[in-house]
Amino acid sequence: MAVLDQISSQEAIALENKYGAHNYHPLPVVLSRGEGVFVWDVEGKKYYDFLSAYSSLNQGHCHPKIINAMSEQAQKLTLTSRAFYNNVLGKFEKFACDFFGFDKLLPMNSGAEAVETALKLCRKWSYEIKGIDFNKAEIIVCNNNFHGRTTTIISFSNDPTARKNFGPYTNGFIKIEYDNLQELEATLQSNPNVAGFLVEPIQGEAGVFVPSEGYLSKAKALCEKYNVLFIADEVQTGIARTGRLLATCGNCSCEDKNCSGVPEVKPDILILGKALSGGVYPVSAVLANDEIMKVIQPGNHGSTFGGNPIAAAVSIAALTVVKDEKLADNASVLGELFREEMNKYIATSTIVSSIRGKGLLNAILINDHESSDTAWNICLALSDNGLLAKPTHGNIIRFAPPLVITKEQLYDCVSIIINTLKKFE
Ligand code: IF1
Repeated sequence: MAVLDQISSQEAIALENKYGAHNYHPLPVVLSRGEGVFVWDVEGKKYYDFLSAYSSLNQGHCHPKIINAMSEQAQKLTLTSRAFYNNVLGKFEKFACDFFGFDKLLPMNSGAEAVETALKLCRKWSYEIKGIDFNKAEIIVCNNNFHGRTTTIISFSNDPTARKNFGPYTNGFIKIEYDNLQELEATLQSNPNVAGFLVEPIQGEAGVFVPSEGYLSKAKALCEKYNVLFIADEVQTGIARTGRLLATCGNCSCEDKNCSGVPEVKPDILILGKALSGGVYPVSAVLANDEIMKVIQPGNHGSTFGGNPIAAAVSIAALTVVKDEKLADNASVLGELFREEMNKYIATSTIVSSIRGKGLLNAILINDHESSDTAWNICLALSDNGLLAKPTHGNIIRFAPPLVITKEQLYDCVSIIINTLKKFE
């Protein structure tokens, strides 16, 4: 069999089982094509994609403008390393800094690499600017966080599956309860060596936990009071997913629908990934103002592919699509509609206890406390009915379609979801 010959779902699954590490448990669906909100499996069955590769495909699958940007650049110059300049990176850095309202950007590839970059930047700032004793910096994180899977990041995870048997762990992190300002303040008061506070504006993997109104702005104010960096991990919540350009935009009152989304709760360090490239190419970035980013000097940090010309060209196109197609507005309006329609059903459902989320990042809670397989079985049934979604922890199912979804398509998906759930009542 030639490597790129057409294969059946069964053959594809068998190949991955035999030759691939078993670090995932995918739904038994083998995809071969994507366009907008739709994907097709190798047998030609069509599905709505309600996961968007965990909010990487906000602009939809294979958006022509992003694909064109990639293919054009790929025929000119793909990679220079940072040993030399290239003619695209500076344009991307300026474009993104203007887009999000920061002085500087450090380009990386994966979200976890950007999180690691932010941690290193925060620590270095704390020694060289804040004046914390060398090697004593502490960074506050939240229980049930998800920031990636490197050894340092899982060192401050409390998810045993992500953490067990990967020690020894990295020190220098203090865990507090999410959405708990009292505990944050008490921790800041009692720990003079705190350098930063790393937080997800919405805890995605934990089950789409939206914090109380005002949590982010009050947390930022506490960080200012104690001269601690507020580090927002917007890898999953950023790029219009929650109905604003950034989830840290809060509920700004600006009437300008073309608002650049400069966040009302402006992080000291902003971490982006996933949809920064529209799901077309691994691109992540850390943004900060000069007084923080200046602590990074040549040789302190980097990556072979970080800031490569394809990544830069793709990300300019991906961000332009977000603005031109007003994806934040669409996510805001259709997210409200989705929760409204689902709540009408939930009011009389015996299987779903609630829905929570913001914009088009939502999750339903399945109230079967006996078996944690129910959410999985519901997702299998959803795939039979032409919609792809996957449970997060336990009995929570995340729903995150591409932000290009139309009202008609959303109504279609609501009926697929509700008709499927009714079979489990
Ligand atoms: C997997 C979860 C989501 C993230 C936030 C950093 C990263 C992620 C807030 C790291 C990545 C991905 C990782 C992927 C599945 C997915 C995920 F289920 F793992 F937790 F979305 F919720 N910060 N999330 O959500 O970015 O290095 O992956 O580019 O590892 O299974 P990455």
